[in-house]
Amino acid sequence: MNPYRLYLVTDDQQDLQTLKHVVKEAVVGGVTMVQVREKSGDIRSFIARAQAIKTILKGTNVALIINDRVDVALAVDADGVHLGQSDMPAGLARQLIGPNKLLGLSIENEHQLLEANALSLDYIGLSAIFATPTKTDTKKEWGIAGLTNALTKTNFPVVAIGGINQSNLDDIIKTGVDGVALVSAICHADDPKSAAAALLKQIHAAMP
Ligand code: TZP
Ligand code: MG
Repeated sequence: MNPYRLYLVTDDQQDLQTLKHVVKEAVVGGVTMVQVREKSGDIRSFIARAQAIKTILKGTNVALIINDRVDVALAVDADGVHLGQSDMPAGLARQLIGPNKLLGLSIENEHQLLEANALSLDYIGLSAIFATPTKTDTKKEWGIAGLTNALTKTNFPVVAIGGINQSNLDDIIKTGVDGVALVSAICHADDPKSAAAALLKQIHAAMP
């Protein structure tokens, strides 16, 4: 089954204990992929947090993806890496990680979307669908209409990210998108397990 349906992206503001709790619970709740996202620039902390999450995901079917950093992905032997437009070029990343790891790329506009079709990617992240306090440097938001249009112009599975929660999830899923990536709707929930389970149920109910 499509592994992108409910894609958890971790909150780098949460301490290690909270991070581990959130990921453990979210996996029980049914998230299908986990990306460790760190923005502090402290590579040792990034590696330690990624290793902790790798231990939690061991023995599950949930893939571990590392945000931005190919070196960290290789160091912890993650299942893949997710790059932004200012990270290492995707072609070089593919050479370094090899054909069997997952490679995702954030796409912020239509030009990048068309360019991406020539790359060796596994999926794209359409960023950002809606404005979100979790990431404030996003430029133009895609919105539902932009997402719908983007889906006609790419060959890759598409994961929608940015400002997604239970109140707009049905509209997102009905576009035919392959999955949704979320930070706050799961990481900031009082009960991340129930939140993930409820989101997954809602996704399955709304899938076209
Ligand atoms: N990339 C685009 S928006 C975003 C990222 C990492 C943050 C999404 O966070 P939230 O809390 O799900 O809106
Ligand atoms: Mg990035």
